[in-house]
Amino acid sequence: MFGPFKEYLEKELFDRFELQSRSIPPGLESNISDRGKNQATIQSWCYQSPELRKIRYTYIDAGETAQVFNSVIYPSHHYDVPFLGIDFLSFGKKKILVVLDFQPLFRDRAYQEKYIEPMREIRDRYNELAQNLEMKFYDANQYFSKYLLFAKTDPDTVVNRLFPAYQEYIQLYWETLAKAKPLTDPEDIQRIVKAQKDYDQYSAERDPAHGLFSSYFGAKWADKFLYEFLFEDASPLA
Ligand code: BLA
Repeated sequence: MFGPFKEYLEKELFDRFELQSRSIPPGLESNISDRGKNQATIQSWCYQSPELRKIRYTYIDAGETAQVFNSVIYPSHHYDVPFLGIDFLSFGKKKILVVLDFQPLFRDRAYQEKYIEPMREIRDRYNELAQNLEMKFYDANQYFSKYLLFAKTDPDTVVNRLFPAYQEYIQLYWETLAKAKPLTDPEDIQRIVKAQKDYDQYSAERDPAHGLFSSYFGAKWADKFLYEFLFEDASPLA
């Protein structure tokens, strides 16, 4: 279902950046759950480049029952650029949830103006993917922008609308990154380090996928996956 989205991101990354593999803790790169005929596999990839300190994406393939493509791109600590966040989920053909955003590190006016306003024009052309759904796990005002795509949708819309929207958001993200001025003041950089770490902590504590991971691969594996790979700068004891 989301294979072409993963391939597009991969090709873009390899064409544009000098990628180096970034290690994934042993046992977390992939896993297979065999519960009779409902086999589920999870696989993750992780890279870094001079401008992107962590690029991770994960694909869950449980056949008809679940297909998930999830990714976060973390810019290097000397850029205050938002994270690129992707979370596309399909549980059978009837329940498809898609979320795509430039996830802001800060919420002041100047930051919004610089990094979020440019998304508006794209978002306005994909109205049907911006449904203002209520969030149950996350606070929409915390690490989400006002121009996120967030929709319950169907397979046709995924192909015909989400795919072009996704390409446009990703192109805008590369442009944003290319324009960004590297920070040099250690205090500014420390502020980014803290903001990115806070995001990991917040996300690890709230991730609605914990139940999904636990049901396929067990609670122990799920905790490890969250705290040692997805959100490795979060502390399980905080
Ligand atoms: C919701 N994301 C969800 C849900 C799951 C995941 C299972 C709940 C779906 C439901 O309502 O039934 C899945 N989250 C994952 C997976 C991973 C993960 C598989 O971290 C990791 C491999 N979530 C993100 C990112 C964004 C995001 C990067 O991980 C930003 C674009 C958004 N996911 C997001 C939002 C919701 C969601 C906004 C709805 C949550 C809510 O209602 O509060």
